[in-house]
Amino acid sequence: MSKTTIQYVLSRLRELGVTDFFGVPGDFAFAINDAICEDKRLRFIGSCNELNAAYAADGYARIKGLAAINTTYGPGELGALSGMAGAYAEHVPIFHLTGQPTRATQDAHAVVHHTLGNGEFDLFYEMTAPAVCARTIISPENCVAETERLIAAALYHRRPVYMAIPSDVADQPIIGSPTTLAAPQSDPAALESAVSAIVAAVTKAKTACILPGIFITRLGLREQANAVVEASGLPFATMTMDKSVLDEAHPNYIGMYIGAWSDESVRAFVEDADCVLSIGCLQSDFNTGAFTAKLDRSKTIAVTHHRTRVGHAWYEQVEMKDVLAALAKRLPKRTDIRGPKPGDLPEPKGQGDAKITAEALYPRWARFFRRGDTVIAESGTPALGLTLARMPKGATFHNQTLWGAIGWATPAALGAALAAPDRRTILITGEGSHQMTVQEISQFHRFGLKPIIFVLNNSGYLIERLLCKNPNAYYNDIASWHYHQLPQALGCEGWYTSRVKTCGELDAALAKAQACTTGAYIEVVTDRDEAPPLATKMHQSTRTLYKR
Ligand SMILES: Cc1ncc(C[n+]2csc(CCOP(=O)(O)OP(=O)(O)O)c2C)c(N)n1
Repeated sequence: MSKTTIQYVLSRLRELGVTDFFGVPGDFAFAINDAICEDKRLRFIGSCNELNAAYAADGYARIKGLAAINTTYGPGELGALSGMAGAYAEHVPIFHLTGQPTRATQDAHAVVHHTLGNGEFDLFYEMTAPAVCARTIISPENCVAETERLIAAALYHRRPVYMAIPSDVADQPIIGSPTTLAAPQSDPAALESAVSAIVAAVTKAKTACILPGIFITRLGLREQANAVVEASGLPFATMTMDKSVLDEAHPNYIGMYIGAWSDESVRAFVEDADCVLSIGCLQSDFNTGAFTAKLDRSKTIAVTHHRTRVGHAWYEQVEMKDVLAALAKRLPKRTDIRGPKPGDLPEPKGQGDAKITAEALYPRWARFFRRGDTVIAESGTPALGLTLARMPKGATFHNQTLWGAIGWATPAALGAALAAPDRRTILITGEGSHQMTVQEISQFHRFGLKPIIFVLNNSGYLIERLLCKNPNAYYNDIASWHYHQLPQALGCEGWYTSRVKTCGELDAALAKAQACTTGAYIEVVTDRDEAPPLATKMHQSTRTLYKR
């Protein structure tokens, strides 16, 4: 018996390591929902809404390399669309499976629920186009070829793909035999030229460094990139989005390079180097300290996913994994090049009944992190306050730096925790962001996960107060919630919860959370203008940030 179309799709995703499907069921998607639940090796993770499903899948894919969501037609899939766009921007591959009305319904242009009532059925397929790198509508005849095309596209571009399955098609057998597409190969001559040019540039440089970027983790190439650091002995720094792609406890780590927002020693070392070997980095606003980074193109090498630039010369059809493997073998060991020692957040200020200031809070959070933690930091002041914290060995830091949708972090932390349940997951979010997607904390408890969640309550949208004309504009005020009571209301039985307003209370809560065997949820209350130094630098950089 050949597989049904949906069985084929699910089996291929399972082979690629996707065992969890985030989503909300619906009648046009029942055949997909049922097929997931019938396969005991797969799990349907019922999300509170489709946007949260997309964010959770995003967090999952950041750890596992690939994720999937399953929505119903129209309102379901469109709810996920903003999250898919974020995944597109940040190169996070998510397989979006959505159910459609039957082909007979579509052929009849029937007026059915979940449509605009105009008999048109391909509108949502069209709306999805810019947020995915490939999309398709499945039939029994095209299922095998289209599934393979979408998988290949998702892996080639590391971006989301969209597959609509009419509900009558889902249970029909595939027509045609399964074949997989070969992964792209480097052109041997181009690879040789690129690698020789890099080796020559590093060899003749008096000073050089590496900027390892986010693509290293997106491609699962941490070990290979680490081997390049080890072989070359070169110091490395990371930009904002790339934080912790390589271990910050590594002896060659020199700190964060964020243009003029960097520590001066790191900025000078990177910008004065004769050769900067960047591996999968993006020159975006927040990566470059509001475009203040000064990297001379003629001295910079950019190893990207499928091509490499050395100075002004591009080498096409050169896969990053092949470049890294060759560099680990061929780069000279430059023990003569020494970078600055990485900084860390200063000693925490304040104790006892003192209010929780930024100087009290962020260094305490940094000291709370342990080896191997997964830290999900939300856009806004929380991520900025932690960017310069040095992560312990094996700990990773995740932030949606480019797309920057607030609300991402809470479900993304759920996805990350499901993807790596043996690691400690720490969510740090502002309360404004948390309000957007907060229901998803209920899923941690539902799936037996024990996160540590910190909600920074500074009475509104602080980062916006720092960026807009009038910091007191009332559009940055928000409804005041009793955050620490939410876990109870959302069914997180037995969690440790607390609301802290003083340094002494914060210390006690941190100690409790450190020792906790249940989920922990701590609301940290500060004055509304308690901004960490990087947020203040951003405030001072609006001219270059907005190119005014
Ligand atoms: C989906 C979305 N809507 C609006 C914004 C604009 N925005 C950026 S930061 C921010 C406020 C974040 O506030 P909060 O989470 O409380 O963190 P804080 O900076 O106050 O610590 C807003 C509304 C956004 N980035 N994403």
